[in-house]
Amino acid sequence: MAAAAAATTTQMDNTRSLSSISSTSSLLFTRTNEFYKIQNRVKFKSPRALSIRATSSDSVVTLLDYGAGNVRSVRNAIRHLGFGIKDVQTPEDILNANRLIFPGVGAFAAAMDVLNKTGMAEALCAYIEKDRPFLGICLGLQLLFQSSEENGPVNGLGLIPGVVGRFDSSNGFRVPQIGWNALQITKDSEILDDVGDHHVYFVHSYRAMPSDDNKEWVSSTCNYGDNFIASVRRGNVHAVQFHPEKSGDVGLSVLRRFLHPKTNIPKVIACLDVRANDKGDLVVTKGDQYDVREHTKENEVRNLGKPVELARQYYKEGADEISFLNITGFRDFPLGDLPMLQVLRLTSENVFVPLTVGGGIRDFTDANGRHYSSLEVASEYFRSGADKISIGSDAVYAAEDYLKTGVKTGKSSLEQISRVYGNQAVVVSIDPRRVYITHPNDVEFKAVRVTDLGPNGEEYAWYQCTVGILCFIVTFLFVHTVNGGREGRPIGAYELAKAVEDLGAGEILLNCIDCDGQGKGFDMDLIKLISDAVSIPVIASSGAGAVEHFSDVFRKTNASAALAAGIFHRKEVPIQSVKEHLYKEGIEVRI
Ligand code: 1PR
Repeated sequence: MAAAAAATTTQMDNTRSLSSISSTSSLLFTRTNEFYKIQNRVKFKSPRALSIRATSSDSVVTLLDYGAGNVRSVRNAIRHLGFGIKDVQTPEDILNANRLIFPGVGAFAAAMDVLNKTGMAEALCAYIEKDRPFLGICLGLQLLFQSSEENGPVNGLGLIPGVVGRFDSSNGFRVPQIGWNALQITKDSEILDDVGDHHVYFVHSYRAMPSDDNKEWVSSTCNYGDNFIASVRRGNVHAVQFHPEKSGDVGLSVLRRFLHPKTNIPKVIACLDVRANDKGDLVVTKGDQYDVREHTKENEVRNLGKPVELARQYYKEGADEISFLNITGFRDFPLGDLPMLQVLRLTSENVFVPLTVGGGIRDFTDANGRHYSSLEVASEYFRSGADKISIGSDAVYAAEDYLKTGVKTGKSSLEQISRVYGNQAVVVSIDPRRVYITHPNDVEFKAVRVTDLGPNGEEYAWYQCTVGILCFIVTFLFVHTVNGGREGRPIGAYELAKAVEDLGAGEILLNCIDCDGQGKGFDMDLIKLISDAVSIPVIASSGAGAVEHFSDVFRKTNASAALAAGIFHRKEVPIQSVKEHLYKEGIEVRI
């Protein structure tokens, strides 16, 4: 009894309270000289081992590899899932991590020794106590407990009540446990959502046992002679005794769910550019750099199918959203364009994913002098089945005014529609052209260093926004727009994106005239620039030509969705293949 009471007291002492951690953490980094002396003795990864593949901080996971063993498989699995790795070099790296993985390897005592001497132990406790995203693997789970019997007793980090003990081999079970086993999931842990009855891979001689003291933590158990703790979870803090990096697809799903938490999964959007052809029929068309006419003697509008039929087909094939862009809406008043409203009504009857419609959303006065506000135009679209409307040209004018005056008048179409229908219902479509320059200071707009140099070796570019124009040239029988029907405006895509976010846009559809219809991939420089600049979702558009272009854009930029038109219309790449590819690449998609 006395021994049991003493053990309980020790457990209580070893379990760190939130307040004690907070108070010590501020003192933690005053001992820098001592820390650096210790650091010199401990083998840390050289900075060359730093591998940051993705560019945004959200795509980089911090890895605590204190050098005691081989964590190559964990590294490979993280990279396979599209994440870059930042190695912990100092305790500050732990505290600054957005997402930390601790694949503990080696023996408990040796690991604690390194963690204590380097100041990592206190940093880890402070990080975990703040409920920052953490995943411990194998020894990375055990070290969270109060102590271990492995070459001990040895104190652990003391965050979870309990003692890590050796499996009992006297009941016939071979120790270590090396092999596959199933979990009994005891509470919702999110990262185990795909595990179900699948087996996962264990290799260990020591284990922690579930008890009343740690039941709040335990998210699954496993039976190997003893019923031991297979995983723990509290808030954003997770740890697993098994090796997800060695547990096949189901293990990768555990890592994936940790790396991509609760965010919306990337969407694949099919876009239908719609306009009347020269016979007056509404057709789905598709441009090359916005030129939608065939280069034949007849010069007719390219016809790739019927809008309602194609939308239904893309819905069945797994499109996450469908966008209709009424590309001549700017010059042909859309409420006069009743077939477009009819298209929306018919499509919404049996397409049950979000429908966006754009084109011509602006104030308009018809031939009889009747004035229609942009809000009325949008309302008609919503009534006909649109979930979101997309504003192009009119948003450019609104942003220009806003940037000039610094005043939100509340009168622009963007502000009015988002006020009535909510930001989530208002997409701004940006249609920029790349303009190469030799030096970023050559223009007053935000420029980027381009991946592929310009025609004269230019290293920079800015992205000039364009609007639809009402300017035509008349040839023998037909009326043609000039410059693909677009006029360049004195505003860059970056400035526009920031301004429309301020004015109430809920999403940005980011096209690129240079890439449109070219099939050579999205303009990564542009998409990175804009998706890093705003906090609203950005849809990458223009240039998709292969399934790899989709994984590229999700890995290398912060785009929330990728949209394509030509490859779907020409049946070169089915939507299902895009989804399968993304899934294989470890990017979660709606199936
Ligand atoms: O200015 O509010 O009336 O809106 C007009 C809308 O019509 C804007 O969203 C504008 O992008 C669109 N638009 C205007 N002219 C064209 C044209 O092609 N001549 N279509 C046009 C824009 C671009 C994309 C296209 C992608 C993917 N289409 O949405 O679908 O580039 O194509 P890809 O995968 O084949 O490369 P307003």
